Amino acid sequence: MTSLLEGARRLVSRSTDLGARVAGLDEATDAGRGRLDDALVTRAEGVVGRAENRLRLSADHTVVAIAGATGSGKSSTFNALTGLEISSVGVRRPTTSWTTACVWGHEGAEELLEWLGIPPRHRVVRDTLLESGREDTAMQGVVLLDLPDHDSTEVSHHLEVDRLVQLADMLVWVLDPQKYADAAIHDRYLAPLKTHKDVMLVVLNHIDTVPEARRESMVDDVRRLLVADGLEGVPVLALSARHKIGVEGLRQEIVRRVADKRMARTRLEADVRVVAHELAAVSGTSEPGRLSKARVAALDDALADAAGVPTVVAAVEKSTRIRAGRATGWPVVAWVSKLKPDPLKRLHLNLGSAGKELSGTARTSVPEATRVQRARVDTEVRAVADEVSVGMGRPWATAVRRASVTRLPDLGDRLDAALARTDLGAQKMPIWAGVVRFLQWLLILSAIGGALWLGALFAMAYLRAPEPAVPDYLGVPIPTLMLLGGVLIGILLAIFCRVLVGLTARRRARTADRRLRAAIGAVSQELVVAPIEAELAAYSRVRAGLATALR
Ligand SMILES: Nc1nc2c(ncn2[C@@H]2O[C@H](COP(=O)(O)OP(=O)(O)OP(=O)(O)O)[C@@H](O)[C@H]2O)c(=O)[nH]1
Ligand SMILES: [Mg+2]
Repeated sequence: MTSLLEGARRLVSRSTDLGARVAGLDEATDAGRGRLDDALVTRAEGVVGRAENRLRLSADHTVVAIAGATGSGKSSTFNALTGLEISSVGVRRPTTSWTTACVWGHEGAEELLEWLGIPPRHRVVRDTLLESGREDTAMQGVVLLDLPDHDSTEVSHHLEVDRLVQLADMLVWVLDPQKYADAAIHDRYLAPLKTHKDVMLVVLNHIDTVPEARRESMVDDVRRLLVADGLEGVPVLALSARHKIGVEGLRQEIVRRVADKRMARTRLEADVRVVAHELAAVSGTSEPGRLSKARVAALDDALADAAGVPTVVAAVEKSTRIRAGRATGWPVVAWVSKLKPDPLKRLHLNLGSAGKELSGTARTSVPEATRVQRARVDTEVRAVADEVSVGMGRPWATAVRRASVTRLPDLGDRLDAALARTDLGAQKMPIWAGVVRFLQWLLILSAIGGALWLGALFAMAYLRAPEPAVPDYLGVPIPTLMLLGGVLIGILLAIFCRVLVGLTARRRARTADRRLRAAIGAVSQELVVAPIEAELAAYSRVRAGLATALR
């Protein structure tokens, strides 16, 4: 309940101009904490806290509630202060069963009265401009409430009074000479109000019924009882609402409190301004720099270089060349290339789905970044930080720089892991290579068949056996055609495939390059760009908050 009230109160106070400023300052200190000078931020937070306390309800209005036991003269006091016979004063007790409000100067009070829960028919406005001849301008902004009796047997009165006493900026408690010493009043109502001591005022009404000689000692007696309640320092005024004794004093006391509040407000406004200016001076007020795509691309480039992407890409190209070349080359010489090691395997890199399980968390064997490469990464990170901090105050430049490097120690491992995890797409043999390999073997078989056939013919001729008929094609004997054709076409096919293999290798290298760079881009986004962007967001919050505070 209390927090709900607190929230509503803040809502109302923030809807006012000073309230908005304070909210802006609050936002700025919140986002600036840990980034801007600690002492200054703490001081600004102090101002916010003070302001929020002061602006309890409405910055422009002071709610003064008149409370007390039934018949003590609340309605009479209300009427005496307003100079109007608004609230019914009665003999039958209790007389007042709803709260009546009188507002001096009505601009902006509707919302407040609405929130206080006072229906329009129970509101009266004293337009100070129309009250010529009266010095009521001092009362400007006062919202005076005549509450039902506090000791009512009616539960609804009780709740109403409790609620409004919580919301009031100032509480006027009315006592009367008959019941002022009642233990019940003190124990049940006054003592619990000690939290409101600073905003309380006690009047001893019906003072006209007390012989003049006894008045002072009675007021002293009230004071003594209040001290026992824990309400020391609360002013006590003698009053006769009916005979207008002490009414002027009461009015002046209210005016003084309102002026105090107004002064406090002016001072607060000045405090908010001063501290917001100081924050703006150290924080900077210009638009933060933008992180350009080109800058990030340059950083990713440096990272790719340091992580060994070119090495891996070259290995992908070479590996494809070797393996596809071996598959599609002329089988007679292709076996020679079997002696060459696969460069990708040497790097312990992912060759496809099978490699995925193997790579796991183990580091790849891509060479460590050289000093020059590491220096280039540092330069690029700094350039990124510098690009966004133009126009920001020094503390922000430091904060951005710090944010940009906090996660750099993880960078090496993360880049390596990204490399290890990336599917390079270099594993599968292209389909055409399989077809070519099949063809090559057919051609070899045909050449061997031709050679055997010719060998047989040669042997028969040597043994002078009758020459068998040899089929021919366009005059060339078929076995000769098989041998020469098999060898020649095989060699030509192998030469043609070298071109195809080269194209495939380059395409695969490009694919691997693209995938690796994407993986590295994700790492740099997480480790460098995101921390910087968090600082930028904080800077924007501070900037917007201060702009509101200094509006
Ligand atoms: N003699 C004298 N009578 C007063 C004074 N103030 C109020 N009265 C009378 O006391 C009675 C009660 O006054 P109200 O102003 O109605 O008291 P209240 O506190 O508003 O009472 P509830 O609305 O019932 O809680 C009325 O008859 C008033 O005329 C005063 O200063 N002197
Ligand atoms: Mg009354």
